[in-house]
Amino acid sequence: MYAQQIKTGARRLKSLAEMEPQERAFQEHVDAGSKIEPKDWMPDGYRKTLIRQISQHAHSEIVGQLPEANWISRAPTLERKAILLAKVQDEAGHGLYLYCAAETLGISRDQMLEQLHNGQAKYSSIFNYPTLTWADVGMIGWLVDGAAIMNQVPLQRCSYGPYSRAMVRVCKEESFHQRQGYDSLIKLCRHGTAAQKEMAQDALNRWWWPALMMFGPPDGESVHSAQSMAWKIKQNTNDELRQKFVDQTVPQADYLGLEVPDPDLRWNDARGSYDFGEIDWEEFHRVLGGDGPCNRQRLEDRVRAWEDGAWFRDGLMAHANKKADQKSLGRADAA
Ligand code: BYC
Repeated sequence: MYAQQIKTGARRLKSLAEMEPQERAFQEHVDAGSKIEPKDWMPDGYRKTLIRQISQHAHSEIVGQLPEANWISRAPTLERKAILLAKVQDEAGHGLYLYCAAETLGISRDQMLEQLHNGQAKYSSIFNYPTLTWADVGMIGWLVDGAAIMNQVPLQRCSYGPYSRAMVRVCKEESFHQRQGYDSLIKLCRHGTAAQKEMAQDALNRWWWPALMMFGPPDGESVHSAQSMAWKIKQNTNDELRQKFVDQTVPQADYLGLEVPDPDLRWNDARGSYDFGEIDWEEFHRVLGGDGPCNRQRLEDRVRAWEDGAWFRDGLMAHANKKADQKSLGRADAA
């Protein structure tokens, strides 16, 4: 409910009584669980928040192809290569639906890409870590796609229609991604050699904490959560989703016979969930600030891909312009 005040790092939200009539009508529409569509009136802040979140989400999907694509040519079997190729292509598709959803809010794809390439727009911190071994590909599927699903299932109920509809399809595909990652880890950990299991443990040691950081800063420091929840863009706080992820994932690690690299992790009977150790928020902020292990490489790769594609975009534009000229000439002849 809107009236519910969420304790976060954000400033106090306006009450319904303090709103102008148009904004109040908007808020009541959202509170009633109705969707907002592109041509509906919306507060500037709502539009800006969505552009920020959806474009960052789209960039994450596109940049997120890079660490896994690194292993396509070295996948251990033909079957694993085919699965990985399909997954990486799905991520490109997710990026494209999301850019389309953001475009309905009045920003162009070129503007969004410029913001990514000049470092103004963020993308998920997780993609600034390297994929050093084949087990890292399994970890991305299990942990990264697992965390993404945890975050994206509630986004299917987001108040903005185009974003919520894009999420329905994305979530279906993410389930396959999570499953293929876990399946490849089952092979390594339960049917593989001791060295393969050790490789998986090493990958878990490196990916566990960055995966927990995907959910964003702790609730007390989340600048946007309170307003985004009031607008029903977000349905849960960052800490709520992080806790759900830990509770779901630890038994899966047990089944693999892997040890979660957290000495403070233990089941809390009274709460009915796991207690876990302190996240290194300094590392999180360092990565967001551009100083993670792969930030520079990721951006360079994206900028190079954009520059290398210039001839193709020029060709498309020349073709589109020629078609438009022919159409208008046809109309002039007919007149
Ligand atoms: N990394 O106030 P807060 C995938 C930023 S890709 C970077 O809590 P909010 C996949 C945040 O943007 C799935 N930045 O923000 C693809 C804000 O900065 P600005 C990616 C982060 O928005 C390929 C500031 O910190 N999923 O599945 O309420 C292969 C304060 O945070 C991060 C999405 O994008 C982070 N981890 O909540 C495999 C989901 N966390 O903008 C898999 C959509 C926080 O003020 N996004 N920041 O400069 C969301 O749900 C929300 O934006 C977040 C953050 C939960 C991430």
